[in-house]
Amino acid sequence: MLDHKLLEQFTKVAAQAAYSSSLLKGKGDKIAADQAAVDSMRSYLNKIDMNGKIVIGEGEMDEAPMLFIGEKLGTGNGEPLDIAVDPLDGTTLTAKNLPDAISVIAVAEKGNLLQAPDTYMEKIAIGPDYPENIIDLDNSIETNLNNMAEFKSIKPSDLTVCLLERDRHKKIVESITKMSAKIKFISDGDVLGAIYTCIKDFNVDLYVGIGGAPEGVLAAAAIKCFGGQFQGRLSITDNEEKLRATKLGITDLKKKYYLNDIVRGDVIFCAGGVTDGELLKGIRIEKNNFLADLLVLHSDKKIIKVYTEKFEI
Ligand code: VTB
Repeated sequence: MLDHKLLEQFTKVAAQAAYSSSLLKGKGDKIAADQAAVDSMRSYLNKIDMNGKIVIGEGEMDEAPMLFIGEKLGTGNGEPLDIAVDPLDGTTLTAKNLPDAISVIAVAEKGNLLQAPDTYMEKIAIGPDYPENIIDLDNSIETNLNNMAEFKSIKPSDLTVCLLERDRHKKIVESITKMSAKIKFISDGDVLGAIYTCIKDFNVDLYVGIGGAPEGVLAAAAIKCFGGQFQGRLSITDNEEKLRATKLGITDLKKKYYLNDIVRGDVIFCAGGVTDGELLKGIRIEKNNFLADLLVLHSDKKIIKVYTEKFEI
């Protein structure tokens, strides 16, 4: 099990990154907003007593970003940990000050998080309390919705599916519409999109579609803590992406990853709201402090918390 004091430390990392990027919300510069989150995350991660390694980050070492895949972080005294970050999920949302931009981090014991390349991933997610494998990435959307509706003793038209609003989802959207099921479109930020399935108040039954693979690993970490289900498959379209995957040791490019292939063992997940959203409000600044809304999860400890915390600026 991960040391419980890490929870507080990683929560602070997420809150500080959310604060740094929030200073750039609504200012039209998504690159600056992302950079602010990255700089903050890196500096706070380096203060933690651990032997951390980035497994999901801002890109590969040869692209020379900060928080590159393989980068070692922490003081070097402490547990060896795998760290997945998305310092700002929703750079465009932040630049335009639209809802639901978050700073995200997930942590597991060394070797326990999938090193996913920076490519797309087909994803499917549902919340807790369903029988194992009631949905499957290889089922048609019709079969998945029918299975879920049957289990819940409701009509498929009573179900809501969340997905990114993209042209690549045209076919799925047509199928969902044909079944008269409801759609909740999101313009960006599919870590939260998948998490919605795990929180009853959101009335989202299923998350599907193609989004970033790194975001898939982060979503899987959160969903594990909620007891939901997640499956993903890399969506590789060209040789460059193939190379990215093989560089990370992935040989079967078409592998269907179940939740336990993506996140093994104990995991901690922390997200801080950057812009005002449905689950997390954005950062609020008061005199010498800021208030951060946080989603904090720890799988082995069964911790699921959404709360507001005050930090000194
Ligand atoms: C995806 C999604 C992210 O950006 O990566 C998306 O997973 C990019 O998709 O949450 P497009 O290339 O189709 O724009 C986010 O929405 C935000 O980073």
